Amino acid sequence: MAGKPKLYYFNGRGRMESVRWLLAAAGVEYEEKLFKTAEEFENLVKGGKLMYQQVPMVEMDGMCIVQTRAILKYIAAKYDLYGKDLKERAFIDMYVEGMRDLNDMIMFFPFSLPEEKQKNLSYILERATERFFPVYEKALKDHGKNYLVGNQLSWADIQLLEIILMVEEIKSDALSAFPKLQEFKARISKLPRIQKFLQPGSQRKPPIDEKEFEAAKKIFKIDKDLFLKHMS
Ligand SMILES: N[C@@H](CCC(=O)N[C@@H](CS)C(=O)NCC(=O)O)C(=O)O
Repeated sequence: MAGKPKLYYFNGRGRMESVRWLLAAAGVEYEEKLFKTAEEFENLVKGGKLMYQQVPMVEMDGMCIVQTRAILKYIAAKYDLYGKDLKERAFIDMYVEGMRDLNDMIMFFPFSLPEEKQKNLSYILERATERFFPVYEKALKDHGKNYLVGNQLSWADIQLLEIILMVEEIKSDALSAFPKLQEFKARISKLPRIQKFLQPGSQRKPPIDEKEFEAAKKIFKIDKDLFLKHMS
């Protein structure tokens, strides 16, 4: 029998958190190698398992899978969370890519200059409530089902709950104008595997704090002005 998947990342949400959510929703137990220092990360790079010398990396089914989207697609397909046909997959892709755009803004927010923090926060909330949430609200309304795509749980539902909770951490009433999303949040949060993942003590990571942010910058040698390094 294959062992548990092993996730390689630092001790924060970053690009790995959606992978944690998806595995939890699929009911798959996993181990984590969370590096704390640049040296630990360098040793992993030297070990040659990282195709692009980058993480996230997930070791599963005899592969060292890198590139966040590739990891998520593999898990979604393997555990039947990726629609029943190509058309459903196209919709799941469109939804999760929008969510990824919003997620990236939140992930990069800590890099804001102090004088830009408030402006950037307002921008994230405006994008969430005026561009992205209306799409998912309408999809749930038009579709009339409990899920975003088809009539079963998919990767899109899992990632939607993840991003809703992230936006609510910024503004607790962010869903006030979205009744369908409120129902959706309540419904999906109650699924036993999700409920378990939302409990304290699970492998879900908290929002990044100053200490972990500084640690991540050191581990990945992120220089503030190197714009290209933030793009991938
Ligand atoms: N497109 C890649 C980007 C991966 C990436 O930028 N990873 C960062 C950590 S979040 C990293 O490993 N940085 C070190 C480096 O690029 O040298 C993905 O989505 O997985």
